[in-house]
Amino acid sequence: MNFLKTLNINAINYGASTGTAWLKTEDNGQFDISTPADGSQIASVYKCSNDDYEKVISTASEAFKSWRTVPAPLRGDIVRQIGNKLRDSKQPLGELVAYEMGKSLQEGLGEVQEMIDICDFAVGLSRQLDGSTLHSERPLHRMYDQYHPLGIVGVISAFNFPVAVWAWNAMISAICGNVTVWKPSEKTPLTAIACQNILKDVLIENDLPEGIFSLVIGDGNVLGEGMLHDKRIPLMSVTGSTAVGRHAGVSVAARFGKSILELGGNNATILTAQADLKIAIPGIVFGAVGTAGQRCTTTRRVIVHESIYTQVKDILVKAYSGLKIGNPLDENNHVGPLIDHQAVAMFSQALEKVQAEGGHLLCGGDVLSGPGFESGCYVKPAIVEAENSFDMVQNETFAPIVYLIKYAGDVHDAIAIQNDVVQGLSSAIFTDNLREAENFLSHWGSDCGIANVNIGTSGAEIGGAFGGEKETGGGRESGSDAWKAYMRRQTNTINYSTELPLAQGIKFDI
Ligand code: UN1
Repeated sequence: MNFLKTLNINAINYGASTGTAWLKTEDNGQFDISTPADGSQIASVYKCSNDDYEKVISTASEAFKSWRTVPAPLRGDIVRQIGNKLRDSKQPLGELVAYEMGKSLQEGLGEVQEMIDICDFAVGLSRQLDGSTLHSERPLHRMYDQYHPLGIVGVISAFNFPVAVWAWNAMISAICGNVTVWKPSEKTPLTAIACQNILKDVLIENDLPEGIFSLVIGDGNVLGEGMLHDKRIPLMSVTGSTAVGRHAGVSVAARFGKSILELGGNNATILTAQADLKIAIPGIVFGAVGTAGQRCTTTRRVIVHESIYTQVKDILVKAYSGLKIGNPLDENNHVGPLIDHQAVAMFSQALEKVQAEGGHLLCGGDVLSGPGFESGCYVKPAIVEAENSFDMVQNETFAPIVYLIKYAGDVHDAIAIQNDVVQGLSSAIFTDNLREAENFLSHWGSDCGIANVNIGTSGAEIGGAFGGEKETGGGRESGSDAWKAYMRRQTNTINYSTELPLAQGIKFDI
């Protein structure tokens, strides 16, 4: 495990950092982190104490005062250097992501690539934080809007993308002039510690103050909960289940904070009669089993036209029989383990429940045991024939279960099924028919934040805004103009005349 050494992960690590300095609390309990790859313990992490948290927040507040005065392109230059350090660390960090979280090495490396890409994006953006110039109704007046930084941005990230989602938030936030306090999932703190160690050199080399990028590791219901209610954090970006996000959204709103919520998905792929199966099938299989079905964007439903239904079903079952399941660090494997035993139990229960509702298990569903599967976290991805109305189909199970749903009629019937869930993150259609594709993308089409044609539901590029509608939470992160959520808008009107005309033609002579 050379990557642990390269990334400065010790047998036991501190759980709070203001940038270069670790706060050395050892008496607040600890997390012992084991890998779902083979069940062995990787390392431990001391939990951040209340005092540590206070120190982190006060240091971050101080850092904000100076960081916001650094010109945005120079902030971009710091992010450029972080991107370069990530390039240098891509292999070991990708390996640690795969080892700690369980996704395949290719996907672990892909996740680090997302971090590098968002750094590049943020560097360019640091010269483009633009507002509009507006026309005043008053003579010799100028109006424009501009964007100012917010202050501390709190990031609560999930285990499934343990580092990329932080980078989407932290790098965009940084060029906007904010400072970030990151609470990673307690299931994957080691990758977060590794990122902090990577950042550290850039902070030192540039003589930057403590507090620009901070890390706190602790229990969600204590530390995370505290952040949600902390008025010193004007923006909370939270990734997690809809249940977690509902609570987070209400808590942050109650103190008039802003939040970006990236919550559950129930992503569907539509195959119309004119789908090109040569590209559709790999798109579905990667979408459904990639990251062992633990992406927010995982394909959970496949809505297939009745004319090709049996053919698609047979090809999919055959494709699943070729999946290689095993150690995520072995590049030959397609599917690694689930994150923990609780996730395995949820997978098994969901399959039981959907079959009780009338679903028909076509393949997979086993929990694997024996050599190579000692951790008890490996499962065989499942395909189930089901109805969209089934309770289990309506709910997101964070595991590799894909529901096959048959539709009759035209593309509008398929879209109606696709939209008939409470979540609204990602969606896809495979068709060679322009009318079907355009209807799917139209305002009466997919109601999701992401709608793709002839590619699957997962694997979004960082250049686009990432997020979804309905119970997915409505937030947008990453590319496009998602940066605006990390800033406050100010509208400015400047009078360069010698009169004081009032707007709306109001006369007020004194
Ligand atoms: C997530 O699952 O939380 O689009 C993020 C994708 C990845 C990001 C997923 N780029 O699948």
